[in-house]
Amino acid sequence: FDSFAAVDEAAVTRAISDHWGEGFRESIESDVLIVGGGPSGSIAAKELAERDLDVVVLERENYLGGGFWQGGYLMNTVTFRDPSQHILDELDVRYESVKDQPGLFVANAPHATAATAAAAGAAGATIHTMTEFTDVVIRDGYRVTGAVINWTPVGSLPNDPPIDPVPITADVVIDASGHDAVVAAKLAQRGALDLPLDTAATDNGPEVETDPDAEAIDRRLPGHDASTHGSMWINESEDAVVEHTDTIHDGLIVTGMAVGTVFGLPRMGPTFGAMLVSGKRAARVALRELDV
Ligand code: 48F
Repeated sequence: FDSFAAVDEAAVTRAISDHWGEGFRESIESDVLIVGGGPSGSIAAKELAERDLDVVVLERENYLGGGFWQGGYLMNTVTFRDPSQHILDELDVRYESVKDQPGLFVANAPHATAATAAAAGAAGATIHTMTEFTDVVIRDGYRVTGAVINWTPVGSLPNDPPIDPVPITADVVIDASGHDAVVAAKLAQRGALDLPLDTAATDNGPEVETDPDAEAIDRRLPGHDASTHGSMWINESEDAVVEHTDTIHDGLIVTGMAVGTVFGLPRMGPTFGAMLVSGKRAARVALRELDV
């Protein structure tokens, strides 16, 4: 090493501004808009960007990963059940088998999270952090055709200045926003969707019984939960999340924990295989919707 290339300050700012502006302009009309950059959204983004689609990820935090950084109870080991370890193989994430527990695997959460996020970027997805989904764009009275977005900090500025958000559009929107299921929730708020959706009304999975008393208690619980979730049931929940990953409204696909919220499935607990498999399935559904 001798020294770094000499550049002037203005060139640095111009480079940032031009590069960012170009990425933003390309995001105004995309093939697939993914709301949320947790494990399910990142995997869906990777799968779709690998097929040369224009994929945009909106993430309200300054980093991707969502709830993937911790395995539960502040322990940064995450668990996976067979066959989801094959996705870890694809991502080059190291994992170990759990002794006397065939089909259960553990991996380091920061490594798995960083690898998943990196895969989305490496595949060519355009990632916007500090960007919050605030509303849906609905056209022809029904179809979801995009999102209304704003800088995340705008929502917490003192004196609540009236700063308008801006709309961006896409052929397909994927709600990968985790427990809040913000896109589906907004549709429900606008009267276009009844939540939770009736699991019996779908033909792509078993009907999941939730105890109404347990749900009433869950509704009062603070923290990492949604009012429509049933009580925690890892085995049932992981399979059901994957089975219910699908189009839930014209133009809108749901993946990851948002599926649990939308369908009132049992709580997931600290397992992550279903997030990765659901993300892959959401990508396949999007390809079907886009007819590619
Ligand atoms: O919560 P998150 O990781 O969702 P996921 O991909 O995976 C769930 C697991 O992490 C875990 C679990 C399974 O064991 O229970 O929770 O389904 O990632 C969701 C991402 O969406 C972002 C949020 O910051 C997070 O990174 N997000 C949520 N609301 C918005 C949003 C919003 N309004 N605008 C933009 N991003």
